[in-house]
Amino acid sequence: MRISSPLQLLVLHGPNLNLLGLREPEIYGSLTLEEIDRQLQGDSETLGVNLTCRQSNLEGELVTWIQEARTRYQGLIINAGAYTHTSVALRDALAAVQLPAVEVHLSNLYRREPFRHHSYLAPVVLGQISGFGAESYRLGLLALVRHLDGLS
Ligand code: CA2
Repeated sequence: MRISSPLQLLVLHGPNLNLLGLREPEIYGSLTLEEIDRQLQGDSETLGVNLTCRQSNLEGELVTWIQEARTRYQGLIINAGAYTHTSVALRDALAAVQLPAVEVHLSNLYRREPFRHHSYLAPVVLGQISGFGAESYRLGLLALVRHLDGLS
């Protein structure tokens, strides 16, 4: 448990991730988004950090949340869903706020269709974790906390 005030971290889930657990469990696993968030809240307690989890299907809403994160959070974890492969706007927002960020994906992007092999976000984040199902988020949280602890 950290002695100074706890880190405030944000988890952003992009489009269609609200459907987790309902369809395509062979690709994305059987946990619902609520269950993933609950696991992350448990991990964040163990790590001594505060976590806020949000999901949106709207690109502009995700951009706004990234912009607002600059003054409210010390780092973020993002699964931008399909916007990973299309969104210059999300990349620009991440680059603008200059918050340490970890990109996570449930599936291994590089074992899937070629259009999923490119991420617009990858060059502006600390790193990418892809292919471990819901564990990708948990590993992303650990990586972010360790990175931020290394800075303090
Ligand atoms: O593997 C990931 O986490 C992805 O970010 C998930 C995105 C996909 O477009 C990315 O290429 C990789 C899709 C999320 C859609 O989630 C669904 C969940 C259940 C049923 C249908 C879609």
